[in-house]
Amino acid sequence: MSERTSWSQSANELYPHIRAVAAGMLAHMRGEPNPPEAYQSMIILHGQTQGRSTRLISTLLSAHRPYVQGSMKSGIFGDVPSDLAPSIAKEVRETGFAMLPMKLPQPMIDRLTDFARTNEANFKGGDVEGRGLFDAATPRARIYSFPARDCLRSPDIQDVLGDEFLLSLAGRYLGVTPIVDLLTMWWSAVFEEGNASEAAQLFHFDMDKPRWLKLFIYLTDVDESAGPHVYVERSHRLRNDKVGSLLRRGYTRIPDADIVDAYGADSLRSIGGPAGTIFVADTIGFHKGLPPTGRERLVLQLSYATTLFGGASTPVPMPSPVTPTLAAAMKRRPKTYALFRG
Ligand SMILES: O=C(O)CCC(=O)C(=O)O
Repeated sequence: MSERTSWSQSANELYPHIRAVAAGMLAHMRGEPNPPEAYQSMIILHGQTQGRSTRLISTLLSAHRPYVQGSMKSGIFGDVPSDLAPSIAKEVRETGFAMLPMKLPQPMIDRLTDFARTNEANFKGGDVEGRGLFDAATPRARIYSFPARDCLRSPDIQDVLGDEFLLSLAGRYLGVTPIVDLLTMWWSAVFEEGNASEAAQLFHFDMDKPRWLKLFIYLTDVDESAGPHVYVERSHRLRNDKVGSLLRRGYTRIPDADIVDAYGADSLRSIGGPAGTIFVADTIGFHKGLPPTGRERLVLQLSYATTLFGGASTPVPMPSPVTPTLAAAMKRRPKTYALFRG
């Protein structure tokens, strides 16, 4: 087959997906729900174009909202140097992730772990599913998660959500005013049975939206026995034939050996640290959380996206009262908090 024939053949195969995505983007701009077929086509195009199409979708939907730095004098971390967010964003551009030099303050860690121990969470895995308190000694599933609606009951989480410095990391990295599209906290339990794939414990890339930055805050000490996050360095942008064939498998879990084959064993970065450790990652790159073997792990996570186009986003009711930090942030940047409705 000539090169020309194979090109036109793949263009013919991609055309229905391009059309579905374009129609979905128009629906999104009209304020309609994201059509599921547009989302599926976005994922297929991502694999076929090694990510170029998702970048383009993100740019088309968000370029009109450039990020403008807000005041960072009164956030969780006090007076943060103005060059910190740009330098962290640069590191993420290069490697796909970056550690923050500061930790979450200890009183916040204490209150959040207390919140997570004394409030019921959703657990799910294998054939068990339910809601209950997390007990590290007798977990019923690998993961106990607090959906956004539960997280928002914590004033500390509200303050994290409203923190301008954390937001500025995403703003600097994405280049546009970010929109929070995910807020969650979960326990990873020491748990023998079940399918690790359900718990994001096998390598995968995320693709709920076309572009985003995820913030991870460890609320317990994380060493090798606590199931550290593992990120495949540079996998957020490295393109070659082996990577192309991994991405064309679609939105699926990938065995370690195939990741090592495509990126090399020295690309795997295991991220540990004491409670309060904060890092950001572009999880379009391959990553996973190792299954804890010795002690449980509690993580708070936020995702800042360029647009809410993509997978379905369920609006989350905002409880009342809201902390002064979050109230001010919502007033300053209503679009950033569009998912959260009063
Ligand atoms: O548990 C982890 O560290 C992995 C989390 C993950 O896969 C994700 O946030 O997409």
